Amino acid sequence: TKTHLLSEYAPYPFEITSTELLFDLAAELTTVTSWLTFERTSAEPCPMVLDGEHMTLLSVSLDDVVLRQDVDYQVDDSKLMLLHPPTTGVLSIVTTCSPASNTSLSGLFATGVHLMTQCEAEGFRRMTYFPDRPDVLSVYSVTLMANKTQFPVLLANGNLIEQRDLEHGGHLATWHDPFPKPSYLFALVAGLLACLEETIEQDGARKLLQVYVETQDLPKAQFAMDSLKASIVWDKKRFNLPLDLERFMIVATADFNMGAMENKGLNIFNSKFVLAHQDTATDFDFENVEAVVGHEYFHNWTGNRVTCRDWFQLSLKEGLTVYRDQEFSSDQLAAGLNDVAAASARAVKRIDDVSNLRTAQFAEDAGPMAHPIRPVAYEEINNFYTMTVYEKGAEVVRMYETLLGRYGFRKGMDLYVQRHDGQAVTCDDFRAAMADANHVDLSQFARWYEQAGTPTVTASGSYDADAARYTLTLTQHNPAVGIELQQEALLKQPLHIPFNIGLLASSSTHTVKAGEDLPLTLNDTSARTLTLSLTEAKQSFVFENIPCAPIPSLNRQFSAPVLVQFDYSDDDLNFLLQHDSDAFNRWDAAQQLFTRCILNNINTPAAPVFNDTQLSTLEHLLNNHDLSPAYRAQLFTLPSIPYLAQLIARTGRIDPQTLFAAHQRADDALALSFQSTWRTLYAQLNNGQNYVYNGIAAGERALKNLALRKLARVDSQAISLVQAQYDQCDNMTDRIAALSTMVQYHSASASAMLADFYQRYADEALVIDKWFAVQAANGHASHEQQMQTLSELLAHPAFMKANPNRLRALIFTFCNANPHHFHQVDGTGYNFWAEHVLAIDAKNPQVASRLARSLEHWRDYAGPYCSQMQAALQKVANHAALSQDVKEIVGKALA
Ligand code: BAL
Ligand code: ZN
Repeated sequence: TKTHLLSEYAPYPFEITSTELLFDLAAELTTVTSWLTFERTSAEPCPMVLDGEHMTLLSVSLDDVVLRQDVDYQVDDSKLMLLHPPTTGVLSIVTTCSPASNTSLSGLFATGVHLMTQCEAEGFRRMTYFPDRPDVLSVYSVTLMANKTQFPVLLANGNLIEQRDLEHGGHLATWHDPFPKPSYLFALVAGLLACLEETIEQDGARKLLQVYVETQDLPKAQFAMDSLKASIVWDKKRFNLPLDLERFMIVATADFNMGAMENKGLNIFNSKFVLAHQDTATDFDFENVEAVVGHEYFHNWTGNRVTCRDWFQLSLKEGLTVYRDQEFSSDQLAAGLNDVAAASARAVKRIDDVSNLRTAQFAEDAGPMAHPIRPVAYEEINNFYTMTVYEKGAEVVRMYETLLGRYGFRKGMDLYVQRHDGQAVTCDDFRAAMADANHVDLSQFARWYEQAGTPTVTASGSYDADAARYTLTLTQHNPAVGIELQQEALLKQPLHIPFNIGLLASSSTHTVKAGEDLPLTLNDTSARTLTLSLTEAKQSFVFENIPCAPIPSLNRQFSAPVLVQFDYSDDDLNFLLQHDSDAFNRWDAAQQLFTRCILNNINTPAAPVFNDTQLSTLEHLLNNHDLSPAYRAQLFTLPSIPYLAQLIARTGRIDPQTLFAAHQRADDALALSFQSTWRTLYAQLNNGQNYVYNGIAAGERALKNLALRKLARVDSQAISLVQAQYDQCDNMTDRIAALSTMVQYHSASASAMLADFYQRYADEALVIDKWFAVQAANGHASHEQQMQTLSELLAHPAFMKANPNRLRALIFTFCNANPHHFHQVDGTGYNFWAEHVLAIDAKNPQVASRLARSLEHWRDYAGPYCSQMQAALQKVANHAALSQDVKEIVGKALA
């Protein structure tokens, strides 16, 4: 295995000024002819090395002269080397590949009756020999030829130049993309697809927008179109970034390794993130469609017009674009609301994003795959499309905004685009643009790109009543993680952390009431929330004119991706939960309280999980109609088991079964203690209103369905509510909630409902995924029963093992979202995992290596689990024909 190192970067010694491609397309065998016009840019003559794999080479010629193998060029299974290229010339290469037998879904592959491509990161090299690296930009002209009946739609990047019929039932289309681009942004589609189209006007120019789906899915395409239009408007308004093409296309496919892909002008999407209709998609699906359509569209500038120099810089485009899609979704949720409601809607979005980050990214940062947002080494780049690069990357971008302000951030973005349009650049270039546009020094901020791991900020306060002075001392701790643990000399440096704080009055004084924010002044700035710049290992901040001992509210809005430690008493947490004006921290106070109670209860299972004070505060909150239903649903969602497991692992070993049981008891306590409130809420919210998708309506459904689950958990009579909701609802959100509630809490009555559901939606692949997932996630059946269900589902005719969405629905859901049955002392769950990692790896290494990550935290588990997991990992590692993808993951896990 070769390890790629950031330190080994060298520019490519040639420029490819234009790339012409001719595809003669057929599922079994496709022929690709390329004409690459090149110019040497290095001072000295050198060979030209082109990447290529999994294809057949037919011929190589230079300026129309056929070249000879081993005399003029050499070829092996990963590259073609032109031995003595002239300074300039046109290199032409003919290759063939087989889309129908490409099960990896990287390169050109068949999906249903269509052919499509996925090139990022290194799929282009599976179609033709090329310098397949992001810093080689070229202008592409692409001609597609195919049978017209089989593939009436022929699409590639850019603008359609020519389309005509050929003899023998064929046809041809030529596309030209005027913007130079790296090969990873190339795309083609040959299909039998229907199209929803609209035109818009921007800056006086007409633009054609198209969404291509299968004919039966046309009624589900409008929301994606609306999301695209909203994205275009938003990017112009917020960042003054226009749509630069005459035409913008989105194409849906059922078979896709990732969510979607930002190919220039021709985005290809997993159908899960395009199709949305109330009958088949949940509120969560709608939200995701909007976010992913936005994300891919925003890449047009942050990724495509300004791209990455090398794959170590992946977060340059991904972190920034995730930040942009988060802001877009937040603005969409807040649109049209008054200030108070808008702030609450934004907090709901922020809580979703942060709890995702804390659960999955913090875990990644504490495990064997820990890496900085700009990694320095990788074996397989596909393994670095991670929560760290994406989600922590987005937090790092957000910190610039916190430090520089909304306007300062915008100035930095403007300068970044102005300086680097048409270039392939690095994360340092982005940071320099932010610094230069604002005339500030951001050199220490570079460490966020260089250091892995989640920092801990420990806070302590002291109040001097006589001087009316409060001193807050912050200490940052950046422990070694992952591979760093093996580097003894490694000394991590303090980060530049923007740390938002507020101080709540603990008692009423003549100026403030108890629970209100005290006015704070620091360095001539006065506000109720201040951003402290923590740049040293330990720093104290002094606040004057503080009339009473305050309770600090720390890292408000989650201004930095850190763990915060402060010695709050139970009463302090309760106080913050009642009063914190920062909606994020108020929610976080509930999370801390739940965490504390669940972890205590592991050791004292017979004791009540919550005390009376806590229950009374919680009940008030549940009934507080000033808080939006969406927010109340989040407040009453317990921290997830994987998140709690991660916290346990910081100081000890995880016993997954005792953790699961304590979590269940906490859920039971919430259900039982507020049973009548849940019943009232359910009755109020189950009001027969027609479905409409927006943040408020979705929040009402979220709280309603939480109430239904709580009732079903503790009250056998609630089964009739579940059945009635299932029968009467007019949307998938409510129907799948009813089904999953029935499966979890009334499994004896679930089989009729499961059968009905299957029958209703047998033709809807994305809904059948939900049917598989609901059963795979069931933590309430007996273990034997659950393993039996799993075997039946694996043998079910609808289980298609070449379809990544279906694999994720069944196998990934079981391994990642069913901790009770996955973590069994006898190792059955882990053996199931090993068997499927290997089976999937033989066909689709990218998907297999995602699954391979499910056991990476094995060392954090208690005795029997830990050794069973190790044995399963070892079994995979010992397999002879392991892909590079899986090998890297299990290798790092076992190291
Ligand atoms: N670039 C890969 C898919 C995405 O992040 O948009
Ligand atoms: Zn992206």
